[in-house]
Amino acid sequence: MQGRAQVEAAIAELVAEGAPFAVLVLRTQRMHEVALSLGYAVAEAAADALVDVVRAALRPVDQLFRIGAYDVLVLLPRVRGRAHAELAAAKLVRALDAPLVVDDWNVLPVVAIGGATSPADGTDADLLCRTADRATGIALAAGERFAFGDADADAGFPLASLRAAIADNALVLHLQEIRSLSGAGPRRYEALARWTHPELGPVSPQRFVEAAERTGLIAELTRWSLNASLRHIAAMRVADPGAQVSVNLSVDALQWPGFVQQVIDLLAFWGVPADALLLEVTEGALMRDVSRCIQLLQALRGAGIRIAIDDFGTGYASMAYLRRLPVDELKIDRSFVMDMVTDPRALRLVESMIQLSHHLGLETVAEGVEDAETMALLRGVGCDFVQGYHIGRPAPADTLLPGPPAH
Ligand code: G
Ligand code: MN
Repeated sequence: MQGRAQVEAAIAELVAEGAPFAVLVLRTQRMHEVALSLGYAVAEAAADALVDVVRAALRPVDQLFRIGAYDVLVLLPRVRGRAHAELAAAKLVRALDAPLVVDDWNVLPVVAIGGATSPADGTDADLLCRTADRATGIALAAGERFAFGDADADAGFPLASLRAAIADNALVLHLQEIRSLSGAGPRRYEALARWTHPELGPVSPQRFVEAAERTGLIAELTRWSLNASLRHIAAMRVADPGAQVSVNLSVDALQWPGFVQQVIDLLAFWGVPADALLLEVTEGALMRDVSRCIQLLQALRGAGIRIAIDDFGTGYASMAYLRRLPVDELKIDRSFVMDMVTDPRALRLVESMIQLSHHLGLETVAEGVEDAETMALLRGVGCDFVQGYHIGRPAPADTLLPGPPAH
């Protein structure tokens, strides 16, 4: 295995030559499974065979580095731009399309290739490698064999400012009402963090949450959200003792050591009972590490905190998982809700999700309710709660003065 220093030196040399070049990262999937089923020796031999295949498909000027047990980094000098680099990647994909024969075993490598080109994606070795490395993830997520990164997507993100904003309490908590269609029950809100960068202006929550998830800042961001939400709901409960808040919980934050206890401690600190807090976890994220998440969610529920599956219907949750997941509420993704009026199939799907949910003893929230017609349809199919611009937009928590109880 070769070290980072060697890769960086080789890249620095190419940069010094002044000619464009490409960096490819090849990540091989399922080799660990091969090792577990056929033995470490077979997996190692397969990895060696894979390197031979890659080497054979490269030009003599290209350089190959083994950067992990099953990962390979390739430098392609004198590659003119992305289109040219894509041709090279496609050639590697074709070369790797045949099984590797090791000790009479056929091992089919599943390889995702991520690429970056210089100078388009920069000239810094570390940045180029990260851009290519991240692109392998993009390729995997998109079900593609290769993808090229976009250094700008990350390089332009003001991470240091985000870290400072979290530490300095410079984010703003917004609350959006979640209204009961039966008219009964306590007042409920979903907490949403908003961030305005001093120079860049408002940064979309999707963008800064993704950046936080990539960099490990998500645990602090989630802690900030929880703290701000509980502080606000504690104040609201003085006038409206039943008020409840839902907080979005990243699965990465959930898995942070000690997280469950931190939530319990925060509830105690703000004097908010556990049943006033609901944590929303997106279905897609849950599916990545189901067993571990089930344990942690059970611990939260054991403490009396309720759990919702967010964006339900978009993350491939199977019925088996639905059976095992310790949850209290399904939030039907807005992509279904927004089409209910125009698409009868969307309406039927929402109706079926509500029935499924009720059969499992869960409550349903429809997200993205933008007009009265949709709300009427949701009432007709027995939805429990609605949320969306028609009911109320997210508003700064400070503007929501504690009022009298809703009902
Ligand atoms: O993934 P989650 O459901 O937590 O996303 C909440 C986001 O949805 C917030 O950023 C909020 O601003 C947005 N949102 C809330 N209500 C509506 C709505 O009615 N329509 C649309 N398009 N977005 C909404
Ligand atoms: Mn949510």
